[in-house]
Amino acid sequence: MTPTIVPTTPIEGQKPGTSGLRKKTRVFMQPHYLENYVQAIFDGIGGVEGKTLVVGGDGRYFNDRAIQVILRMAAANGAAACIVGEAGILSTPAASHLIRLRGTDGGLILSASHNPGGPDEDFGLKYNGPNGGPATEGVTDRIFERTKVIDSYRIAEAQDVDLNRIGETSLAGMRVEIVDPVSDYAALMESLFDFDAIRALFAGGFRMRFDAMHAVTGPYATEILENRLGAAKGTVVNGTPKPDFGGGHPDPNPIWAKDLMDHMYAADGPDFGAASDGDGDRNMIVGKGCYVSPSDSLAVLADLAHLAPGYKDGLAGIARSMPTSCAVDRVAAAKGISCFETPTGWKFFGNLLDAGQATICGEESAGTGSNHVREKDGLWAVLLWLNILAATDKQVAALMEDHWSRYGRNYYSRHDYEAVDSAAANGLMADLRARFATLPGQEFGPLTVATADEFAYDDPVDGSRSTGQGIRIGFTSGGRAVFRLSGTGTEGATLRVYLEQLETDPAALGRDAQEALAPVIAAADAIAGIRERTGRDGPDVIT
Ligand code: VG1
Ligand code: CO
Repeated sequence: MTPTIVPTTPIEGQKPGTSGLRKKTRVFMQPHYLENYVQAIFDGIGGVEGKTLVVGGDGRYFNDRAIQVILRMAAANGAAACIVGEAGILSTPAASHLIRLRGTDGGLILSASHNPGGPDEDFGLKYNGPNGGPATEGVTDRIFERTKVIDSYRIAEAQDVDLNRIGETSLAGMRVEIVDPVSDYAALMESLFDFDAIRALFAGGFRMRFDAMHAVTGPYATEILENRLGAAKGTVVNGTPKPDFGGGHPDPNPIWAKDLMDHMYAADGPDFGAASDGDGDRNMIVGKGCYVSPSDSLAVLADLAHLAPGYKDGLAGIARSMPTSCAVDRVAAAKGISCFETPTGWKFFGNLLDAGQATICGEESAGTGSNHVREKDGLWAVLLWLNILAATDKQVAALMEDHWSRYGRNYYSRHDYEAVDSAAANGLMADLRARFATLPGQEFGPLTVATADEFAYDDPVDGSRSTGQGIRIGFTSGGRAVFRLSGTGTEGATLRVYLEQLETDPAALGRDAQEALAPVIAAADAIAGIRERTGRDGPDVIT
């Protein structure tokens, strides 16, 4: 078969962000848009001739159409095979696992994660390498460079592959294997956790609610929680993936998962609640009347992971993204293991995991994971929590109290200002940058600035340096405020302000986080002029 070579011209703005390229779906559906980017990925990784790729996504609108294009292009570029999730479905962690399990040359994951889906919402595409992890900055830079000079792409003329039929077929000379998206992943989970103990927990009347938010984790959670672990039927709600996620934001936080919060705070609510995002890599944990912040969840999981069979020998090290609270640092210090601080985005954990320097990693944005794959993993975190609850026979609220009384509490919150005018957001950051020398010593209410700088990361494994990774203001009280612009948004700029204050006074561990952080919140606004510059009265989302 001779592939069709289609002439094209570079399309502006195809720059991968924190996690691949994310754009409005209609932008992705423009002529040549997807094709240019896919060819740039293939070229950026040195071609796909003779290679095998995993392909799958979160099932959002355009997922299936985009997969057919990717398959025809992979065939035309000489790929040996593509392994595709049935119906085009693969959660991000399941795709990462499949890449590793089958020893492939990487994969293409179609998702805009927690962003809404649909013709007027968002779509995304990213490349993960042979280690199963998101492409490193070096690779995404090469892909972006290709998008700027591309003059043609290759695509085979062929009929659609039936994505709903498990088994092997061929497309223009390339082998296509359609696989069950759940079974390999479920087996991996079974190898890490004490399923008998969790089964006994459910058999003893423990009640759970898992909100799949009409997104990709539905089939995974139903198979693992209800079928394999014996949780009551109906434990998983909103469990059928829909192309528009039921019109909601599949973002597991107290705002977008309000229905789950309401159940967990009701008098007769379940013992344990959890939710995941569009592509299944994020998690939200909430006990009966007790929401667990993602940074605290990371600290508890790191502290007690040894209770699960997969981590019984302890952890080699821990890694967290810079804006994530320092709660986990205190756990690492107590255990005498390393704690790495990386830029935002899972791609920065890959080298540490590959080198065996970190076992568990996490981000404040509800991402937690371990060396079992090279992505954050929502259901993994939920299962580790269940394993810990089963092993300790405690409720979530009691575990949190234990944790804080032992380590102190890092009060923490993130304030997001969404779809802000880009020039205003960039101006805010530039002005902060210009004041690094003069801020230290200045007082804001009860707080005095101790340090002001911009985070840069030197990867300890490959020596690469990543600059411009967030502005940090440290206070003499030990508190801090961090300012970043999002790299996943599709409209204007999103300003993220991360706020933290450590509390070790045993009498002050049960406060409301916003109240405990009030001085840091006020100082952050005074320092950066957030209200004035964004024209907003307050954040759009508080987590
Ligand atoms: C956000 C989060 C970051 C996460 C990224 C991808 O990035 O802050 O922690 O790794 O999303 O997660 P940003 O640049 O918008 O702050 V996912 O679940 O959207 O793939
Ligand atoms: Co996600």
